[in-house]
Amino acid sequence: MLETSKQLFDRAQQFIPGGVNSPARAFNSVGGSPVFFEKAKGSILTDVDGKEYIDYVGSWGPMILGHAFDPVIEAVKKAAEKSTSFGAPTEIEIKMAELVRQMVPGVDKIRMVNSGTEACMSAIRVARGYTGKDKIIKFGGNYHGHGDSFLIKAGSGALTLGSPDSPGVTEGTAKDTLTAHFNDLNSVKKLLNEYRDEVAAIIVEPVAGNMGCIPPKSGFLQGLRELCDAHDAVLIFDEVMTGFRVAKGGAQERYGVTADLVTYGKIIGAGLPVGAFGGRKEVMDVVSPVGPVYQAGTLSGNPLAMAAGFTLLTELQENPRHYDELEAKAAHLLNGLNQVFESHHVPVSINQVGSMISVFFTDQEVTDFATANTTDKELFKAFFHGMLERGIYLPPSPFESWFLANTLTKEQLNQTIDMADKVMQEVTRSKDG
Ligand code: HOZ
Repeated sequence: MLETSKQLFDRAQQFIPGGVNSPARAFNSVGGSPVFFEKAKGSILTDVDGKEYIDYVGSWGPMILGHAFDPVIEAVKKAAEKSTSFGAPTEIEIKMAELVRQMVPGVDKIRMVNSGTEACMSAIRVARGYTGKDKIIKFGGNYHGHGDSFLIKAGSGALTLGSPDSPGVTEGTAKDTLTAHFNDLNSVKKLLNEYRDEVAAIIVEPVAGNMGCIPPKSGFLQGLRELCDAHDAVLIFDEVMTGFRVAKGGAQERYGVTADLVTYGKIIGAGLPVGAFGGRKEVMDVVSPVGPVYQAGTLSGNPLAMAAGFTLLTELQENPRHYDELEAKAAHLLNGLNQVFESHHVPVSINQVGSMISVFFTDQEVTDFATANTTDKELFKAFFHGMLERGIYLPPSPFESWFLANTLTKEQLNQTIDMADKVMQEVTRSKDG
């Protein structure tokens, strides 16, 4: 079974570290070998062996309207005919900036980059340049890409591979990254008092997605806003996962808190390699060539990526029904899964924010990394593989969010719930026997 995937993985391991170009897809935390894909349409993935899966990864977020969304494909084709890159300004970059400004609270200016990692690295440089201070506060289990400053108590692949504090990050860099506990304002206050006048920025995933989906507690984001104001620090929302997903205006709109800077990743390019950072004019005006903080890239604002992203965001802007439909679909899945686990007497805590959802096999409410880490990892492994075998593609780690697309049908959602039931029957039977 899955012979070709297996063969490709064996071949890949000879020439690519671990056989993958990003560790989060390596199946390290669930075991087995990753599935190699051939194509996808809507919410259906097809692997190289011709097997189909219902997709709950959505390329880690951007496929909010499904894979190979026709208008996006058309826009990319048209753009490609005119050139794949100019390394010089084009009008679509302005249209994109205007559109983001309309959709998102607090974004006066925006700079396109090529990934979420680059966006977050640039945002903290800007915050440091703006405030003249060096230290940043991040949260344990949050992940802001693989920039050196962020690989301290990091989430996502760094967490599942057991290297949240990566070798290769110098002591000098590490000493400027302070870590607080997600959803715990006191831990932030403590750091701000201890390092008075030294903190340039607080960076946070407003809804954590890289230790599984964890919503902010009521007042947490507002509290961060107030602390940043009181300590002249820049508040950065990493909306690589939540941007244009948990609401048209992302978490800022959903929770009514406006950050000074916001970062975006893949969704702003409809899955093409794009990121962006933007925010308050006063802060953004320190960016080169207006200000002294250098930041650059030949491929930034690439015409293919801009055409794809502009088309996707326009559809989301013009049809807010997508958000209502996604919310309803996620609620349907949540209820169905809760019933399944309850009927099998399996303790579970399912977190959902809009179309982001995570299943933690624990009887504790999951509000931070410590509680996320109480999930039964062996059970998740068995669940993941049982679902995969039955054609349901989930993120290959208990510490990742699932991302729903609005192409998911009621039948596909019900099929997912049915499969979960079958897997749990099998898992509990083998436990009992
Ligand atoms: N950061 C993404 C979700 N945790 C995964 C992307 C990756 O690292 O490959």
